Parts: sequence; C-alpha cells; structure tokens
Amino acid sequence: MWWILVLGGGADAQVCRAINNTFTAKINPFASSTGYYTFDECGNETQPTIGMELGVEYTFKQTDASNWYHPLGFAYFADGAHEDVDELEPGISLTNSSCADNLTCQSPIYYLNGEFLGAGGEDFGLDAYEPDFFLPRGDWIEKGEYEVKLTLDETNDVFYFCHIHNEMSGRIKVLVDDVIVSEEDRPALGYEYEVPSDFDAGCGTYGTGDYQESGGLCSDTFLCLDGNESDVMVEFSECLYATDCAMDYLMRTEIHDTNPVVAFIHQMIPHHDNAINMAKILLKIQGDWLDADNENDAEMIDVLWDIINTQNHQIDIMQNWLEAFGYDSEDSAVCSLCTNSASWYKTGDPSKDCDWVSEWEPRCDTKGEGAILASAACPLACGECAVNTAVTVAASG
Ligand SMILES: [Cu+2]
Repeated sequence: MWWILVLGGGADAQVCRAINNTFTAKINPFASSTGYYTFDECGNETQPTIGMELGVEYTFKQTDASNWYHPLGFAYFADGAHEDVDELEPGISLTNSSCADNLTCQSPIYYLNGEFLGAGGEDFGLDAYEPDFFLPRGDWIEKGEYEVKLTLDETNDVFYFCHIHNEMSGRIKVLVDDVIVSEEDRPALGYEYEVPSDFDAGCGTYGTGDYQESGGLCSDTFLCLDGNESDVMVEFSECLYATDCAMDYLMRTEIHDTNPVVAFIHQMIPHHDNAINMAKILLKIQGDWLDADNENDAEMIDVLWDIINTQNHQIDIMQNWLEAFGYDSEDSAVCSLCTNSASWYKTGDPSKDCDWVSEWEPRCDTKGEGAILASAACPLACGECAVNTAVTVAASG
C-alpha cells in the first residue's frame, strides 16, 4: 500500500478553521470600497480562506449589525449570480447528476431566529433571506438572528460571497481529517483584493491616496480652516479634502457622443464614491461624537451605513449596465478649459496677441497691460495646459 504524501507542511496555516463548527461573520467597512468579510474565528483577516471538514455541518452567523446588506451566498465560482455562474443549490452539481435530479446537492440552508426560511426541495430559504437584507437597517436588526448552515459533500474548492455586492468572494477549501484535499486554488478567484493606501487606511476611505492636497491634482479649497481647529478636526479635514478632490477630479468626464446614460454613470460613480468615503470617515471617528444609545445619533449611524451599502450596490448596478452594453467602465477627463485670452496683448502693441506668442516660446515671458505675463494669459500658447488635456485615470471600483 502506498502512503499518500501530503506536500507542503504549511498547509494547515493556509486555511482558517471554525470553532464549534461556527463562523461568525462581520464586515470591515474600511477594508475595501465595499468593505470585506471577516470571521471572528479568523481574527482581523479580511476575506480569509476558510477550511470546512467534508460532511460536517457548519453555521455562518450573520447576527452582527455590520452584516446588513451583505447576505452570504455560496457558489462553485467566485461571485455566483453576479457573474452568472453556478451557485450551491439543491438542484446544481458539477459532478453528480443524481443529486441534481433529487434536489439533494450540497446547498446552504437559510435561517432566521432558528427557523428554516424555505419550504424544502428547490427552496432552501434564500428567497426569504436575501430580501430581508434590503430592509431599513433598524428593521433588519430588529428581525433577529440571521444564519446560514452548510454541509459540503464534494471536495472541490467553493466560494462564499455577498449576494448584493460584487467582488466580495472568499475561498473555501475542503478538509478531510483536518487535511486540505485540494492544495491547488482552483477555480481562480479572478481578481485581486483591494488594498487601501496607507493614507486611506488612516481615514477609513478607499481610493483617495493620490488626491491629498500635496498631490496637487485639485486647485480648489474644499474646507476653510482658520488655524484654531483641534488636531482631530485637522486630520478629519485632510481626509475630507482627499475624497472631495477625488470626486472633483474624477467627475470631469467627457460627455458621451450619443448616450446620456453613459455620461450620467461616469459622473455618478465618483459622486457616489465621495458619499461613501465621507460616510466612512465619519464612521471611523464616530467614537466621541455619535452614541449608538442616543436616538438621534443612532439615526445618523444608520444613515452612514445606508450610504455605504446602498450607494455601493448602485455602483454595482451602474457598472453592470456599462458592461452589458459594452461601454467603458469609467471615463474621467480633465476637460480643456484652458484657452488663450482674446484680450491680452503686449503692452502698447495690440497686434502682438496670444497668436503672436504662440509662434515662439520665449515670447511667453512678455508682459501685457497690468504686467500680466503672456504665460498666464495665453496658457494654451505657452504649453501650460498639460493638466487640462484629456486624461483617463483609474477610478476606484
Ligand atoms: Cu455586500
């Protein structure tokens, strides 16, 4: 008899294991544009790869309030229905057609307050579970304890994912006697997880690191400080500046030639991103200012979570629309507002205007009336418009 050689002694460290067959889900809203799942059993790691023993029932608890708008799903490929790929359902198997015929394939089972939400057969409770996560946050919290049970009886990797937000999938590897069955990570996740910049990590935002005041991408002042602000307010204003600048910069889109929906979306996504980031900044520092036990404060906290989750969901819908009709996923252009003055001319010589300046670069040092330099009055002629030519920059997802 052959010994089966298990390669890679570090295999055990690759997956996070449940405690008492339970994974307690939470969302870290600051880990990415949408936020990422964590499980108490896996520490602070976001989107951890988890291990599940073959044939053992596990419970995924979604009782923490941060789960609102993030109903867990399970699929054979990353992102399930978002990508039109097979999910774990009673009538779906990639390998065993008889379970599909009998509606007994491996599938999650959804519960509220310990009660199965489905009717059996093809109905495994998702049709009641998922819609509840669209309820107003307070109503959803009041309804009670949401949880999903899942037993895996096939050995291939599967994924947990969010039914509402795209690209929140994490890998599940199957264990037999605590050993990973399939070492290879297959099928592929298909995308890299988002990693906030150091600046974003401090603010709780995503995608604003390049838009700090020091980056010079915005000439406007978004916040007026008089020097008497506390350190907290100075830090807060630096975070706000960067997200405001990102929106200001990224909303300068080219109008689409024929389709108003395209231009609407290209502007609305950075607009939404700003709302989401503003909400996250406040949520991150809420501590001394918003007390969840105070009725008015609690309402404000609801608003912050609502902005983050609903506007991220709308961004997904808008991105899907662009993809469905074959339009670019983003378009950000700093439009050419840079034009030569029609009235400037060299002092005392009206014939020497911006056109004259444009003929020879050294003429940019010429002064006009009021000692205004040609380089300032004729920016187009003097090559000062570089920042104003159309550029496409990566928008945050
Ligand atoms: Cu979600």
